[in-house]
Amino acid sequence: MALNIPQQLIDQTNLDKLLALKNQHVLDIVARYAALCQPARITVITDSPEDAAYVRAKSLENGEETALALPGHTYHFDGTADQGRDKAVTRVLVPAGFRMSKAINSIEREEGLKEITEKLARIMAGKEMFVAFFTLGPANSRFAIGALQLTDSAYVVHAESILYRPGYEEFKRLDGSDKFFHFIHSAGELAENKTSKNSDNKRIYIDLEANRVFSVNTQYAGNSLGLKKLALRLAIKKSHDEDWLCEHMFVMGARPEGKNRVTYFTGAYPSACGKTSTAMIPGQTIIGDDIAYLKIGADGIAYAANVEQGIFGIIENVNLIDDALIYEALTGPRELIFSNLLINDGTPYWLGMGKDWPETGLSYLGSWQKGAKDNDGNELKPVHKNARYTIRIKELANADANLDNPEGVPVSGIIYGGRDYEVSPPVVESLSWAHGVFVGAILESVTTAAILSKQETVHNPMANIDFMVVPLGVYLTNHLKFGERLDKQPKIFSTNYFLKDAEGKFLNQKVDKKVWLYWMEGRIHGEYEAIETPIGLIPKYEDLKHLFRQVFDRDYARSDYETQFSLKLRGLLERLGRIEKIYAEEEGVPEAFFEHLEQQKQRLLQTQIQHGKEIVSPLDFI
Ligand code: SPV
Ligand code: MN
Repeated sequence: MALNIPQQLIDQTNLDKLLALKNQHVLDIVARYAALCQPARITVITDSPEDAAYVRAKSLENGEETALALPGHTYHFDGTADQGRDKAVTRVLVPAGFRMSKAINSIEREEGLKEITEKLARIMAGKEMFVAFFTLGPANSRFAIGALQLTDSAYVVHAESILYRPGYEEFKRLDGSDKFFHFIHSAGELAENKTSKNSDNKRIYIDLEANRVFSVNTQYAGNSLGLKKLALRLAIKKSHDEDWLCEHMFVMGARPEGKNRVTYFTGAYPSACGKTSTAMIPGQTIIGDDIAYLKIGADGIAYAANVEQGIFGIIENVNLIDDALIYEALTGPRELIFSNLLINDGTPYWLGMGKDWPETGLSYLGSWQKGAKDNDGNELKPVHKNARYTIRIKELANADANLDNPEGVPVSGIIYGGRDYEVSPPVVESLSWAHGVFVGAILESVTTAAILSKQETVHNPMANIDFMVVPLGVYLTNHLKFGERLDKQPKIFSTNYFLKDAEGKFLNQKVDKKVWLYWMEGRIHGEYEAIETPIGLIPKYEDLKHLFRQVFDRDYARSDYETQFSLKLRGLLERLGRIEKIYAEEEGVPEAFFEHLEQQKQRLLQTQIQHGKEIVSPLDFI
């Protein structure tokens, strides 16, 4: 076994760490990108605490992170054009003539490889290349996938060491095989404030054929950390080849008071639409807030594992009232990274934290002063809406005991949720697994600051469209087949936390999601009856009234129930029209999808005729 690189690039200690893996594929990858990117030296990061400390120190030393007043706290800035996932420059490399779904950017593989190779040439000149190993999913489990990260950013490795399980030992278990993912990242040339300078040359190219992703001239974690959204794409492809599900989902345990049981849910929501806050509902336990692998156990039950061990969460509105557990974790001494906050005198400030801001501070925009205006004369917000924190889940008081369970946890419920200000009721149960897949497949949501784009309502099937590297039809077929192979199918629900009244005021409080969760949990255990409507099963007023009283000691007015759960037929039909158009252009969409679409449309049209109105109260369906 040999590493073919110039001797001066790596010292004996680092070389020994690589050789100990006994994996020629790893050595070849390191050699290839050392030759292409031409770093000044190579450092290998194992699972040891010394190596973790080295990475943290490096990130501080090279200015990618800066220490804050509280022990373990650091902050990091991404560039002004690098504050969210960048769909426009993210492409899947495809063979000539291959057709991806319309929503996915792709580029012919040879052309893409040529372009990215040119961008990577000498990009690490004068810099240190880190070679780091992680595990997606619990280590040494049937979920585990090894991930090799090459990067010139100590911040990337540091953030990954918080968000992902260590993988050096996992790579030893690979026994020399090439069954792992690898990621080549460079932040590129850095500006004075240590943010990526050449954002015009930002590229994220996904190479399914070689199980690798390239990411250049970016630092924002959703674009740069191999294991987050880059690995998600590779794992979606792998899950399709191997018949399991790889989803943009949280995993959490619902624990209604006095019931003495835990019921595990997974849930998919587009970014900034309530995914983390659902996983963090007070009194419940969290396993993960972003990405889950679902596999079928020998008992015919679906099991889910969190791919990650940390949270890269949106910090806006994290405060003692809305998110006390996270707020407490973020304000105590522990290892964590804040990105793109306002910093004053070693203290971080963010939007909606429930604390007054200082007069001045440092932000991703530079130095900031209270009252500063942008070019349009509007008050300048120094903190981006997508500003985030990076923290380990085990640091949270509500971490579930099964966080690292190699078996995963049995899934009883799956939730799909979007941001819909007008139409979708707060909670609806699907009629069957196949109907639930249809419900996930028609998910729409208003876009948010987590993605660099304008605000609009977009189709986002299973909240996974940004990562769907297989055609949509293939993806849905896999979901249907997964359910058919189960002996016990989870119930599938949809939620919408964002209904507004005519004046634009939210119809629900943020905390109300706990009631919807308890209703879903009760349905799984056969405890509530439901009302059948054209779009699925909805709660009865009496059950919700009881739950609101029990959970919040609050009255839930019948009129509120009627407003929130009325079916807005025109809006529901218009949505089906939009969805039908999108799917008409997709190839290989399963017949079952179109059947459910047609049936749902007919049920809505029937209701329109029968009731002779556009808005039908839930009480009309009893
Ligand atoms: C999301 O946007 O879905 C996130 C954050 O979870 S990111 O890392 O940008 O993907
Ligand atoms: Mn996400």
